[in-house]
This record gives sequence, C-alpha cells and structure tokens, in this order.
Amino acid sequence: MNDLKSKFLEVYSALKSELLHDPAFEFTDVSRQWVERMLDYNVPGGKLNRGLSVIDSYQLLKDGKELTDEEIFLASALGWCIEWLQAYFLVLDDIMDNSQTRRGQPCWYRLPKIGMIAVNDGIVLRNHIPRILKKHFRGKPYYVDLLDLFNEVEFQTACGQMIDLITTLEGEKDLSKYSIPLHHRIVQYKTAYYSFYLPVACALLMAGENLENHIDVKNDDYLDCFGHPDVIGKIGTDIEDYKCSWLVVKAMELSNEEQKKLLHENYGKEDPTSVAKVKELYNTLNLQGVFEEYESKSYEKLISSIEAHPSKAVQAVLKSFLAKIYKRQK
Ligand code: GPP
Ligand code: MG
Ligand code: MG
Ligand code: MG
Repeated sequence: MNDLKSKFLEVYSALKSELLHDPAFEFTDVSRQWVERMLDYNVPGGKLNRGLSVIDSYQLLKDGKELTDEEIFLASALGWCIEWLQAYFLVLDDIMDNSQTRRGQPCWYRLPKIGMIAVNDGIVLRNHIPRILKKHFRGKPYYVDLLDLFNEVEFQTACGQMIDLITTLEGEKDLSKYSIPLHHRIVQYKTAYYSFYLPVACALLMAGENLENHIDVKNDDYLDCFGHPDVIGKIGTDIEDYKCSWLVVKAMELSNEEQKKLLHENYGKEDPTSVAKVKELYNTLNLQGVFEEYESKSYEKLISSIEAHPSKAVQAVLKSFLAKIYKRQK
C-alpha cells in the first residue's frame, strides 16, 4: 500500500475513535460496538478515490510545496467526510434499489439483525460529517463555507436520487420517455456533484480559494463524464428497477421494432429470464463497444474544456481527477 493511502487510513481510525467517544452522547459498550461495526462495514471498503483526491488536489493547488502533517491530516479528514457522505448515500440507496450486494459483500441492510435499522445507521453516518467538521475545522476561516458546501451537495444528490426514483414511475408507463438528456440530468445530480465537484471544492476551500471564483468547476462538461457509470462490469439492479440507465436509453435508440418489443416486455421485471433477455440484447447491440467510443469522445471534449480553465493549478487538479475515473473498471 502506498504511503499516502496508509496515512489516509490512519486518519480513518483517528476520526472513528473520536466519534466513538463523542461527549454529546453517553455511549454504552453495546451502542459503541454497533457504531464501530457499522462504520467499518460501510465507510472504508471502497476505492477511496474521492477521499484521496482531496489530498492530491490540495497538493497540486500548493504548487508541489511539501504539505505539513497538519495539512495532510486536514485534507484527509475532508476526504473522509466525502467517504462518510458516500457511505450514507449507499446504505440508503441499496434499500431503495432493493440491491443485494455492494463492494463485493452483502448490502448492510441485508445482514441478519440489521434490516431497517440501516435507515437510522444512514442518518447516523450523515450526522457524523458535521461532527468531524466541527471538531477539526470550527476555527478555520472557511468553516462556514465547508458546511454550506456539504449541505448544497447533499441537497443536489438527494434531488438527483429523487428524479432517479420517480422517473421509473414514468418509464413504466412508457419506456420511450427515457432519453440521454434525462439520463444525464439524473446522473449529474445523483452522482457527479458529490463525486467530482465536492473533492475539488474541498481542496479549493482549504487552499483559501473562494468557490464563487470557480463556478466553472461545476461546468456540465466536467460532470458529463459521469453520464455512463453503469456500463463497466456491473449491471446491478437497474434492469429490475426500471432505471433510466445509459444502457437502456442506447438500447432503445439502436433497436429495431422487434428488439424494442423485447425491451418493453422484459425491462423492469424481477424474474431472471427477463433480466437475461435484456442483457442478451445489450450484447447483441454491442453496447460495450458503443460505450467505449462514447467514452473516448467525451474524454477529448473534457480535456479541451479543462484546458480552457484560467488557472494551471486547477487544470492539474481536474486532469488528475479525470485520469482516475477515465477507463476505470468498476
Ligand atoms: C447511487 O446511484 C445513488 C447515490 C449515490 C445517491 C443516493 C442519495 C441519497 C439521498 C440516498 P445508483 O443506485 O445508480 O448506484 P449503484 O448502482 O452503485 O447502486
Ligand atoms: Mg443503487
Ligand atoms: Mg439508486
Ligand atoms: Mg447505477
């Protein structure tokens, strides 16, 4: 494991320990053990790209000057706040999507004796973020901006989740209502703000920048690259859940009448035979290939919009982030 990642994981243990001894609550052994198990199961198990990129980005904004231990700690703490936010979203999203697995293990709510306690665990995860921010950033000039940033991004994500969920109601009536612009809008709100904008914005605030001067970091073009996260490797429960995914929109576009009929008849059904038919059609239409072409086109587009950015440091931050997500294998 590289040095940065092991330092980052050390900060996880420190933050966890503070939360498990938060004086605002009188923990018992049982409640403390519950929270510890819940955190270990849900927070650190992902790729940690979003969290780690706060440190990378901050480093780039400091023009390569070596970071002090305190700066590394603070950038890591912000990175962990994003990982906590993501854990909160995913614990609840898996319930809403009726999913089975996450990060190669059963979804938290699927474990024995967890069930709907997971809803409250999600709320606890969400409440840990302002606890961390208060403890470590209360005296910083950018404290209010940080709180505001996390609130804004959470609101956007919740709205994205809402349209993801209510769109399936429309789609059940008429699959042809699904389109690429609609899919983009959903992904931009439910994924892109917290995944792409938030880490960069955290680093900018720490570096003393005013987010108002960097509105263009929110530019749709950057967020666009999240327009198709469902293609590589995981199909999840989008077919069963009638989701407006990139795959189904493309499939509708490329299908002949007979294939469209197959989609209408099998999309959104729970039974494995229907799901298999939809996946087979995705293969027949070579959606993987169509996706790869689409991905390299949007990559080119993205690089040119990044290069139009006035600040070289911000360009470097955005490019390094892009490198992490381009051609990623989920
Ligand atoms: C995951 O989308 C959804 C979110 C990260 C936002 C959840 C927001 C809440 C307010 C709970 P997804 O369902 O497409 O992702 P996956 O395929 O990984 O389940
Ligand atoms: Mg989901
Ligand atoms: Mg979902
Ligand atoms: Mg998905």
